[in-house]
Amino acid sequence: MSIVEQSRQDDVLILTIQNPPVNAFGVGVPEGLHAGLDVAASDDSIRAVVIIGGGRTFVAGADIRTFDLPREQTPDLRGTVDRLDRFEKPTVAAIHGTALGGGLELALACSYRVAVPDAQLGLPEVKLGVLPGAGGTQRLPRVVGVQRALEMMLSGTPVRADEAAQLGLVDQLVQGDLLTGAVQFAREHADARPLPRVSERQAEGGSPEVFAAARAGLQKTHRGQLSPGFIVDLAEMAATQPFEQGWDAEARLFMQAKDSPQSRGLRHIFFAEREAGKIPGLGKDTPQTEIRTAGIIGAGTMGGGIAMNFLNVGIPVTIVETSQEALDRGLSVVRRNYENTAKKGRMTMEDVERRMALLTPTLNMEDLKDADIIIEAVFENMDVKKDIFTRLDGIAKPGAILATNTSTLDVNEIASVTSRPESVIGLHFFSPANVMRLLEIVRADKTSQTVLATSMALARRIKKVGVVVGVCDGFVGNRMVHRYGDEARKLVEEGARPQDADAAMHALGLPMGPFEMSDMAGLDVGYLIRQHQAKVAGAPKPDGWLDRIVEQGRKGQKTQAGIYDYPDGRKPVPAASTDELLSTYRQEKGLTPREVTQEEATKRLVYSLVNEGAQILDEGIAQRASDIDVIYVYGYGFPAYRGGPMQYADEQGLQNVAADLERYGQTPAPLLKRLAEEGKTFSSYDRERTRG
Ligand code: T1G
Repeated sequence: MSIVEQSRQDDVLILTIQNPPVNAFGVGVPEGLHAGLDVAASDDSIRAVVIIGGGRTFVAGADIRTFDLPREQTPDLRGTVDRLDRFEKPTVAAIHGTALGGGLELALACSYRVAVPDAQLGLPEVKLGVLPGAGGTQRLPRVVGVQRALEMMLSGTPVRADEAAQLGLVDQLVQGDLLTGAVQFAREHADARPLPRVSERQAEGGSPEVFAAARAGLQKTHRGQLSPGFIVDLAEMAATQPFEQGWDAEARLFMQAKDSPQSRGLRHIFFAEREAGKIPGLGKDTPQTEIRTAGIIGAGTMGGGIAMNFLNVGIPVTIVETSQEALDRGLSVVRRNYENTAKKGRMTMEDVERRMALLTPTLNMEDLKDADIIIEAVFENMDVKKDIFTRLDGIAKPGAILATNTSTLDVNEIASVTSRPESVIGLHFFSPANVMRLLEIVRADKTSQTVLATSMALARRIKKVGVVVGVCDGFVGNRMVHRYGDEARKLVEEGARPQDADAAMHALGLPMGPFEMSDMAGLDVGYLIRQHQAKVAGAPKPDGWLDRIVEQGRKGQKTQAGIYDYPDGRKPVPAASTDELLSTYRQEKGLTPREVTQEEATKRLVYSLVNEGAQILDEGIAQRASDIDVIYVYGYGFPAYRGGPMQYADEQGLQNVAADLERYGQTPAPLLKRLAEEGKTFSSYDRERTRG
């Protein structure tokens, strides 16, 4: 079967692109389209051409997997677009599903565009660190105006076809059968001359102020990124230069963006997120439990946030607390969160009420007896969790999934108090649970395939990025962040100021550094863990500089004072008291402070993550290095355009990473050392393991 099928309805030639699953503009598609256009050009009985996608969608873009192929092997999207633009007979793009990136660019080069109302049209290339490279930066502004085009290209967010019709991006909405409507539209416009050509139109709405504002906005929305600036430059060319000039410049800037580490990082994360959903031994035929209702134990910050994920997709939730006051508080927080969203116009008050109506509060755990899944989200204490799971074992119906939201505790130990360990799993949500997309799915030793498969499907359904991890202290993300925090504290012991470590992470693109994160989480959490661990180990009471800050009553943002001061309650400001405490501490400990450069701080902080990640990978706690990247990008704010810590290490070269680890006193993990010696990368390691 050809990738582009030809068929006819009398005087209209239909070209159907058959390249599942998303009709990416891959190898064979341009050849098929050119073959069809050759037929249309040479046959006078053909008066118009319809291009449509087979299966569930129009063209979802260029085939991202071909980006790193040699140029001569890359499907020639620009050549196809250019020919369509010049074609002498009317061409109609018939759109359903998605027309994204190169798909929309293909449609923009056609004479006309028709679509079903719920189709999505957009130019998301910026999310891959590139830019519309087949005329989108020049044609979209000529159709919807400069400002709307900039919004669409810089956000990468698609618009529904019914809105696109109002923008002039779609010429007609088709309510019934798309192909029928498209053929009819084509026949009605078969004699239209001159043919409408977007490239001949003017891009309205540009001005020096508009472009200056767009560039200024990038500092906030796309700090440190390359392609967004190119997009603004090209939109400005669309508004001020002849089409050909912008068209040529676009090709040059596309190649420059595509070959950047930022595009490699974003494309790595695009595929890594999808790979993370693939679990060896789990297939589409793995039985799953149907999730119609959920139960949540604990209506605190986490329990309430978790509940919102279910309410948002229409799954009723029964939420349990130990006191009416705690229940009332929990529900009022959920309601307030929704009302704040409604105030921002992202939800109606009817939506709020519809969601709240699905939330049933109770003081009686027995009310969870019919729930398909029960998630415990209470105090991080093993005894408390064991007690709850013991009770749940006697209440939950057979086959119910029993999940714990623990962030570090041993899920095997929790499962061991039940008669059904195969039904127990960890679902580690990240705070705020209704916002953060990451969900660490902690597979315990006895967790069944059905429970695992159901949890993975549920993650997708509640719009989370699910990553399966094994059981160990801190699983993947928190275990890495503990090492990162240790290294950050060492940097300060050696002479850096806390704000120096944080500044290094800001420069790398993280929204906050290790000490801002600690202040936000609460310094007392780590303090109590260190005191407890020392007591259990019979070691002396910890007396680190951070312990001393907590003992001054400075517990972080929640007390308006921690490592930093918070004069306005939110924004951290370096604290003189911390400088004084550090000076006294160093004198008492006989520490002579030295200068720590930003380069050293960056390497030591990021490589502490990488080194622990390599160890986690070697122990099989994470399935892939790319899973670790997904966890750190979606759960800890590591910039997606860096691809995650493991991808970042690949870009630096593992030999250099291993050498720098040793240079700064960290021992490279055996796996990292081996890959470095073999001249390999974490990506090659993943590929070898996937090939089995
Ligand atoms: N190229 C290659 N593979 C793709 C792909 C693409 N464009 N889009 C999806 N896939 C794969 C994906 O990896 C997965 O594979 C399967 O298809 C199903 O995807 C010149 C240069 C269309 C909204 O950025 O946003 O055009 O895991 O799980 O949830 O200007 O896919 O099954 O092996 O995501 O239903 C611009 C990217 C490209 C769109 C469907 N286009 N794709 O979501 O399915 S750059 C995009 C998506 C470009 C030109 C430039 C989504 C989707 P596997 P999925 P989904």
